[in-house]
Amino acid sequence: MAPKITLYTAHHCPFAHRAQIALREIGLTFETVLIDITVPRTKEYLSVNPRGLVPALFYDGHVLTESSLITQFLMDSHPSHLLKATSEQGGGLQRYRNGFFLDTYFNKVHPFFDTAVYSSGEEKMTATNKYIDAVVQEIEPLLADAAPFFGGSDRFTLAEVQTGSFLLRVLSLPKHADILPNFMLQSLQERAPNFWKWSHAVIAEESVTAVWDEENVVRRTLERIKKQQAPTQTK
Ligand SMILES: N[C@@H](CCC(=O)N[C@@H](CS)C(=O)NCC(=O)O)C(=O)O
Repeated sequence: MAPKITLYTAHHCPFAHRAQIALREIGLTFETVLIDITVPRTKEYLSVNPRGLVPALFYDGHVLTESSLITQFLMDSHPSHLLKATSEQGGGLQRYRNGFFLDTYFNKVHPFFDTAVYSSGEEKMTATNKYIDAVVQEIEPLLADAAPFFGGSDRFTLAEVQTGSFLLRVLSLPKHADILPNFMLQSLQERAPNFWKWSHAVIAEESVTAVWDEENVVRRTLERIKKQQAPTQTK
């Protein structure tokens, strides 16, 4: 019997968006409950996720939190094109390679992007250049056989599900000069052609674009930048 699934989410959150991409790629039916994370969480929501964060997934009576673990759980519970089972031929190695790619991207590369978005002046320039250099050095070689997806796959794998919502931001926010320097996109295109091709294929998929609202994310990002850069009030 199909599981009963409810996703507690905010569409502008890349972590919650990631869980939604997994559900759509696997082809599961789910209900959506939108949580307003700009205000204190309700008692009802805190009883679902005491940490108050989105996403949370209600799955046949079980509550799951933490987006990458939710994604992994869904893939393990519903075998699909996304990831081979460990018992399948080549499954262990495919899981290792996806894991290595994701560990590299989220620990050695993407943190520079977040720093670049939310810093200013010299620090913004330095972090932007560090992000581009890290993509070139760490990610570009891992995408040499992308076709167009990770590991020579013609369909999404775990790597695309976990990164898609973040790639949308990487390829959209530098179009706004008050968020990121616009040389960033040109540099990525020239210096990291594998990454450029792969990331554009990822953000073109329906599972990734379904709830993406660029205007809303840009507006919220600008608001957060303004808030962080405002001088703190002293009494
Ligand atoms: N590690 C968590 C991060 C989730 C997260 O940071 N969600 C943010 C929105 S993008 C949130 O719920 N923020 C609400 C708050 O901090 O009060 C995951 O992967 O699920």
